[in-house]
Amino acid sequence: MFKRISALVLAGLTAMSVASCGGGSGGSGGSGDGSITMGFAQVGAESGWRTANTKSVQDSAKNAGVTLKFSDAQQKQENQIKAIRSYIQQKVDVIAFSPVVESGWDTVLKEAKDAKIPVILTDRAVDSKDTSLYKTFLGSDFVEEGKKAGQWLVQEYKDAKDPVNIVELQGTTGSAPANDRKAGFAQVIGADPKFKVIASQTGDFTRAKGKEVMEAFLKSNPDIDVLYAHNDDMGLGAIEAIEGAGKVPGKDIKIITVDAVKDGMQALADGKINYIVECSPLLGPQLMDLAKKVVKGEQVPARVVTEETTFTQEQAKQVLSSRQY
Ligand code: GYE
Repeated sequence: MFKRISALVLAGLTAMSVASCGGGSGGSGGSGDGSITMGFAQVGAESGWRTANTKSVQDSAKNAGVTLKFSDAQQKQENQIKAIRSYIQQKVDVIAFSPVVESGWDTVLKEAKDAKIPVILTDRAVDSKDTSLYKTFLGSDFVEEGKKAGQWLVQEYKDAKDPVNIVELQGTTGSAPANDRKAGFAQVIGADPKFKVIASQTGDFTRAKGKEVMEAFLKSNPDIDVLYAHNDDMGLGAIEAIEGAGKVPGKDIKIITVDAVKDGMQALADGKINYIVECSPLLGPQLMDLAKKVVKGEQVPARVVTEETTFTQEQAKQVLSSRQY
């Protein structure tokens, strides 16, 4: 691991000297010592996943010798647009951001392009038709994650004859992970009409909202078999609501979540969650690597997909102590 990081730093140093001779970037940096300056517009601090992602980006910037300007948009698109505009004004070498929602980015991305500042999408995608507005998209395949959640459910209930009543806690409305995790899941369970999504609402990826919405679900639906939550935090909030209603999470109501952060994995090992689809927040090292390349004007793949797995309760017990986030 250390060797790999050193290699990246070395590769970066070479990249920097080229960049400082005017290679590829319209920005002038700002650090004055030839290193790369990155403006990073983060979504917010809504979940354990996000906290781990922020740490990964900050630590990797330091390791890679990248000067990082960091902003937290508090889950608001307007704040992210403001942050991106300010990075353009500051003439950073590269902008990276994780778009809160998928739509509405063309204008500000065009401004970055006109200023010749390359943009990297990290974690979440935009739905812009013009893919020349950004250099690459680094992150998970959220449709695949939704499918994995659905596949576990289909297997778990393969012998069931009765209808299976499912409630769904969606992520932030309009965000790529909410749209795609819903779509992938629906595609898989849709093949068998016994699977019925009886309620589906956003919990904004937070624990508090997950609890609140699950309380409402429990009040209006006496017969819930399964909860599918688009992230661990909402699932953990929902567990509090389920216990508050006198039911046993993981038994009376089976729970599937996405992310596999430590708190989620603990609940899985404790039997309160039944299955977790992993989504890795550790995107920092790859992001810095890609940033150096695009600043140099090198070709990068249009899409870099994160590798991920899934966890059962038994698997969670085995890996819990070695989880990094
Ligand atoms: O699953 C959730 C976070 O965009 C993949 O955002 C990310 C999601 C993650 O708030 O916990």
